[in-house]
Formats: sequence, structure tokens, C-alpha cells
Amino acid sequence: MNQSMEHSRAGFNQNGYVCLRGVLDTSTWLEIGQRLENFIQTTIPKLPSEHVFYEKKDDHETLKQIQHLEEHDPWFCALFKEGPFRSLAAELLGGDCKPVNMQYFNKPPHSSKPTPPHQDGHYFMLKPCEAVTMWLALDHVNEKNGCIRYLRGSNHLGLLPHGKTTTLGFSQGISDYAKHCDVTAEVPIHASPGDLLAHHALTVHRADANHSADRQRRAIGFIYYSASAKHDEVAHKAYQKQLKQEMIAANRI
Ligand SMILES: O=C(O)CCC(=O)C(=O)O
Repeated sequence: MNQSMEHSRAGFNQNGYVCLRGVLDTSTWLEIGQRLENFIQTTIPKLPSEHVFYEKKDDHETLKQIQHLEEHDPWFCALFKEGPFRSLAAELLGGDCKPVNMQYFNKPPHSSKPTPPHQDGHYFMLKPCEAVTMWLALDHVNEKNGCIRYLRGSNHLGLLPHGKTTTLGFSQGISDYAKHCDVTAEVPIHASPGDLLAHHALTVHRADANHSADRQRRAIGFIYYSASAKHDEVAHKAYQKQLKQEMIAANRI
């Protein structure tokens, strides 16, 4: 491991997250943006409803999330499974890892909602809870358009109690955030296109809505589980099934 990777891993272990600036050059993040645009135009109509979330179901301008890009597009699949992100995840986790989900996130201006404070580990159902999520910025992101906010050091708190939310795509949030967490440790992370944020599955994070007049807040999420973590597939599938039924009943998908 080179010195800068050692430094990143130390920061990741201590704070629960690390920000890697400019990991992609301009032509690469522009290509990702272009391919996403193409995916949205041509592939979204063929996807199962539980893989595509709109803030307002009938308004395609309000697209906020796509699940499992890797299942629906070979180029994204190769980027996820064979690109540099997988080896970076393995370095951060200190061992082999398994690619699980590649997501698209946006907070379109005028119609976005906050991302509730949560730990990804609550959704993942892993023992031990060892996984990393990476968040690749495709736009300039700051407080105005809903940057990610990490609770520094929260990766050492263990799993905190979560409860149901009404936020599509983030069905669970930390029940009483200010009670369970020292919110003064929250760090808003500014990012530019091509910057990569990476957080541990126990790291508490959230984001405000996009309050800008006209700026998008697009990002790609890469989720990798530690190869040594056991996944409770039965509980996870049961939860996904129940969630889908609830989303359909609420006319959200
Ligand atoms: O993009 C967001 O607002 C949230 C992303 C997130 O929670 C994650 O990648 O784990």
C-alpha cells in the first residue's frame, strides 16, 4: 500500500469516512455523466419499478434514484466490478470485498427531500457490519444543493436504533438523531465532479434537500461488502418484499 493510501485508510478508520479529491479526470466523469444520460433515456423504461424512484412519480424531471445500475448496463457493471473502485474498497476494508449495488442519486432542484440521518449498515444486515459505500460526485456540491454530511467518528458507535421514514429510497432513519448523536461532530463535505467520498457502513450521514435555484446534485454510489461479512439474505429479501408492497400501496412506485 502506498503512503497516501495508508493515510486514507487511517483517516477512514478513525473518522469513518475519507474524501479523495479528483480521483477521476474530466474526460472520465464527463463520460459517466453522458452514459447516465443515455441510460436514463433508453434503459429506465425497461427497469422494474422498485429500481427507479421519482420524487413525484409522474414527473420524470424529479428522478432521484436508480438501483443496481450494474444489473442493467454492461459498461456500468465493468466500472463497478473491474474498475479502480473495487480495489480501493478492498484497501479501505483491509481485505477482499464483494460488489453489491451501484446506484444513481440526484436531488433535483425544487423537488428534492432531505436524506435522513442513517447508517448504511442498518439496511445491509451484515455480520460483522463491514462494508464501504463510495459516493462519486458528478456536480459541484455544497450546503446549498444538499452536500453529504458525515458525523465524524460515528463508525465507532455501533448500530444505532432506526425507525421508519416517509423518504422514498431511505426508508429508515436514526430515530432520535440529536439524542443518540453529538450533532456538533457533523461535517458538511463540499465536492467537485470527479471527487470520491467513501464511508464505512456504520458511519452516520445525512444530507439536506437541494435548495439551489437550478443546480443538480448528481452522484454515483458504489456499495461493497467485506468478503468475510455474512449477509442475512432471508431477512434482507423479506424486508425488500415488504418495502416494495408498501411503496406500491402508497403509490410511490
Ligand atoms: O446522496 C444522498 O443524499 C445519500 C447517499 C447515501 O446515503 C449513501 O450513499 O449511503
